[in-house]
Amino acid sequence: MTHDIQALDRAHYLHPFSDFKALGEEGCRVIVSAEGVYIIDDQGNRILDGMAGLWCVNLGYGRDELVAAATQQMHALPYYNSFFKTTHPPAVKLAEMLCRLAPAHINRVFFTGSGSEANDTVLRMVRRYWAIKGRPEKQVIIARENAYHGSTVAGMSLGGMAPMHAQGGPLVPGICHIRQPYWFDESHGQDPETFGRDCAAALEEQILALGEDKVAAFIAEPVQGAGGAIIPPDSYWPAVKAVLEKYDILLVVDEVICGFGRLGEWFGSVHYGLEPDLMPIAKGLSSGYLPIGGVLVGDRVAETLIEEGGEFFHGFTYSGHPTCAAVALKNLELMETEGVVERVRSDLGPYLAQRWAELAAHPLVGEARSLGLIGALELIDPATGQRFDKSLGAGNLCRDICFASGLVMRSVGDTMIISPPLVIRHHEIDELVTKARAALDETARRLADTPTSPLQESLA
Ligand code: PXG
Repeated sequence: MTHDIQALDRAHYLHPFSDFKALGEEGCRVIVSAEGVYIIDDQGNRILDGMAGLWCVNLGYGRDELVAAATQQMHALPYYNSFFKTTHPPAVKLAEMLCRLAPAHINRVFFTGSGSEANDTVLRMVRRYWAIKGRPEKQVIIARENAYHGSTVAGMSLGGMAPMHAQGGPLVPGICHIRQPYWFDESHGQDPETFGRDCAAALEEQILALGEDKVAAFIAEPVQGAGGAIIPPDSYWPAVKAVLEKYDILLVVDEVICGFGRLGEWFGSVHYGLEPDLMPIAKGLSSGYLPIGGVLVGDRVAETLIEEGGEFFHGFTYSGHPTCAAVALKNLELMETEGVVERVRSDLGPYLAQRWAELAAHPLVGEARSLGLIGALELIDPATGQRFDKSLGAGNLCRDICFASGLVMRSVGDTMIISPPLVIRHHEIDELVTKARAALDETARRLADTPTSPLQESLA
């Protein structure tokens, strides 16, 4: 069975973000089921999913209520569109609930099928907004290096991932990138608060360089996810907010990862006290059970589009898909009735922070940081206190060791990241930390055995 699936996979399936040839040679692991915070492979191994799938299975696996919501909706109305003056109850109820959970100035939603489509929608909406306002020259969107906003052409153009930009260009014009608030790698000895303010100052410098009359919006993740669970210094967001208040520029906060409880609030924007004009959402909206995304639209933009815009020529076959919407609605209802977000804020987040911080004492760890249920470990060579040589692939080695020992912990370069389901319990956090520590030990041992390893030289 495993062999058949692997062979067919190799023969026919082009995987996302993969080196097709290398993956074909190595073969894939086969995951067949899941429950709670565990995924289960075809050998029966239970693996603690420290990434909640891909930052999305917030309510954990095996929730019958979500299955029932999908089944019921599929019987009643599996699909219908909301083009041409039609609507259906699941999308309307979901829109209403999202607007109730969102900050008070947000009262409208545009639905999409994914986070990437949400950011495509953002790009079109932002430019449309300024055009309606009679300022079509306000087109440039300022984003950040090493940001992730999706994999469609607009999504990857907004994102700041250099390897993505290097493939499939030219990018969408009118997007520029400023430095990211990545203290561990880019502060060059500055204290975190000064560094955070300097990164915010880069936004103002960019606005002035372009001219305010050319700038449409600034887009950012509250905490960068795919970039490496980068939690900005406390000074960063207040300083960014102050810059934006000086200029007539829209704020887009990408909530695809931070939304729906990840940081201990319904939205990352609430944690940082931000009032975005637009919030792209996806992932945790349905706990990943079905694909759905959207853009939460603040009153300023919504009222302009509604009152002055005429028809907005934009939308997807699956915008507001009834079955996806029904599952998302049930997901949010369960999160609310079970107090999931509050538990992340007052119990699980602080507990993870305390246990995760213990890993900072490990010789391979240069920094252990977390916020809510997102966390990162920065791997360093204990001999030098600096990063390992990239060619050693320390992060990927650690990730593979984790997987083999029953934990999904991802690597982004030599940054190890976690983002577990929000229903994880204390003893499962304990298991996660224990397995992470064991994997760090094993990674150190293996690196010491690698002939070119600086670790080995330092031991010699
Ligand atoms: N915005 C953010 C902040 C994201 O993290 C997207 C938009 C795009 O969403 P869709 O649904 O189109 O994938 C994302 C997605 C990784 C990884 O390696 C992260 C994402 C997707 C794929 C891989 O961490 N985030």
